[in-house]
Parts: sequence; structure tokens; C-alpha cells
Amino acid sequence: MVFGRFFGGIKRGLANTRRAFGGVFDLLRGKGTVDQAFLDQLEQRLYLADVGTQATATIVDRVRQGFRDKEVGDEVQAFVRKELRDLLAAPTPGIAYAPAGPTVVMVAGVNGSGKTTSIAKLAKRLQSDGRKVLVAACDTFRAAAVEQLTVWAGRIGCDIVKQGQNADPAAVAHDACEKAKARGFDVLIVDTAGRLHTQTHLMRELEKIHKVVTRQVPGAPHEVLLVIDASTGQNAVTQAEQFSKSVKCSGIILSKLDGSSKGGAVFAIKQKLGLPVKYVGVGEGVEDLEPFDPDAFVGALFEE
Ligand SMILES: Nc1nc2c(ncn2[C@@H]2O[C@H](COP(=O)(O)OP(=O)(O)O)[C@@H](O)[C@H]2O)c(=O)[nH]1
Ligand SMILES: [Mg+2]
Repeated sequence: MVFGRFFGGIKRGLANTRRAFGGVFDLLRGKGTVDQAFLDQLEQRLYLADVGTQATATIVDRVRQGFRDKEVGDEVQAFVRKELRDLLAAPTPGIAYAPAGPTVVMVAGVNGSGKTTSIAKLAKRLQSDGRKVLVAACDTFRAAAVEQLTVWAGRIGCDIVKQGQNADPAAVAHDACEKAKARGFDVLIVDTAGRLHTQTHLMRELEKIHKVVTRQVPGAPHEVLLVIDASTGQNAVTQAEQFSKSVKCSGIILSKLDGSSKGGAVFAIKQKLGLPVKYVGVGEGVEDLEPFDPDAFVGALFEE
């Protein structure tokens, strides 16, 4: 992990979220005693930074237990920082690769969340690491979706498997798996149609794609990444819950962190759903995807 590069990217992308956390750090840098008034303020300010009720309550309780009636100071600040960081700790950073054969990464999320863009960025990043990447255009539901992924694939120079609009997405997934195995691709990234939990037919398609890749490639899908627009804030939790009913998600790509002040939602998502954020989107360009590093994320929040 190139810590410096991540830190630079994340700090830039986090400008608005950093502002949202400003209240928390003003409080922690202030003077006084850890009394009820301080704890109430800490609770309110963490909540306003979108950390979520449950995660906020946990942190405030621990500060109460550890520091009640003590001075506000560096120790309390370091403690809150560590608590936030520990909330985000993930078992595996980045992609969990297959031990042999192609690694299949399914990407899901609601329309406009940033799936296709994130796939292009991820493909580019994995190619830079020396991996041979194939993308599958399984969003056959919207007119421009296949075209959009085709343009991206051309731009970054990776292979694509596609059919026309309204083609059966499971059939596209099937072809893509066959090609990935036959031609020795390291990673297959599967784009899918954005759906709402109300669109049961699309949710069923997602399940069908999942079934096809499971059958075609041993151990697949190795990742099911849910793309969530960072500005969704606390609703992100609801979205993730809905998708998890159809397919078991393994992690989050938090997109559009650059425009959002609600990056604090990563704490709520992790605590409520146990889903780690694996990558964050910090812009519209193909380089604007960073592997998520909890240390650097919290560090960037605390940095003056
Ligand atoms: N600022 C910003 N825009 C993004 C980011 N990711 C995606 N977008 C934009 O969000 C819009 C929807 O993205 P798209 O990939 O088509 O979403 P999809 O419908 O989920 O496939 C596009 O205009 C993207 O350029 C990001 O990290 N930052
Ligand atoms: Mg798309």
C-alpha cells in the first residue's frame, strides 16, 4: 500500500467530510473536563458527521468509561481516533483473489451510484498491477449502459464481453466466464443493471448472474462489491441491506467521496452491516479510485 499516495488522494477527496468532522475535532482540541455536557456534545457532533447512532453511542460510552471527569486533551483525542479506526478495520484490503484461475468481481448498486465508472477505474488499477482484466457488460437494461462500458474499455485498453441492449444478462455473464477461463484472464469484472429493491425482476436477474458465475468459475464470485454514492449518507445502510437480500455482498466501493460531506457513513455501514469499504471514488477520472485504508482515512479526518 502506497500510504502517501492514498493519503493525498483521500485528503483531497475528503474536503467536505473533513469539514463535517470539524465540530468533533474542535471539541476534542478544546479545554475542559470530560463531563456530561462534553459527552453530549461529542455525541451530537459525531452524529452530525454521519457516524450513525449506533457507532456514535459506542464511542461516547467508551470515552465515558475511560475518561469521565478527566481533562480533555491529547489522550482523549488519540482514543477517539483509535476507536474510529478500529471501527473500520477490515480483514482483507482490496480484492480477495482466487488462488488459481480467474477472479470474478461482481459489481452491484442502484442506478447512477457509479458502478460503470468505478469498474473502469478498478480495471485500470488492476491492469497497472499487471493483471489481465476482462469486463462484462451485464447491464443490458438501459440503452446507453453497454455503450458506456465499451467506451471505457476502449479508453483503458481492456477486453469486454457484451451483447445488445435487452440481451439476457446471465447469458453475457456466461460468455464472459467462458472467455475468462479460456483466455487466461486474471480478473473478470461484471457490470450489472442498477436496481431498486422494488424492481423484483431486476433483483432476480442479479441472482441469476450470481448463479451463473458460481457455476462457471470455482469459488466465484470472489467479490461482490456494492457501489454506494457517498452522498447517500445513512440511507446507504438501507441500500446495502436491500442488496444483501439478493446476493451476499463482500464489500463497498464508496463513490463520489469528493463531492460529499457524508463520508462518515462508512462507520455506520461497517458497524451495522459488517461490510468493509474496499475502495473509494474521489473524482470522475479513471485514476480517481483509491484502495480504502482505515488508518489513512481517519488520519486525513484528523489532519489540520
Ligand atoms: N465526482 C465523482 N463523480 C463520479 C464518481 N464516480 C462516478 N461518478 C459520476 O457519477 C455518474 C454516474 O456514474 P455511472 O458509473 O454511470 O453510474 P452507474 O449507473 O451506477 O453505472 C457519472 O456522471 C460519473 O462520472 C466519483 O467518484 N466522483
Ligand atoms: Mg452503469
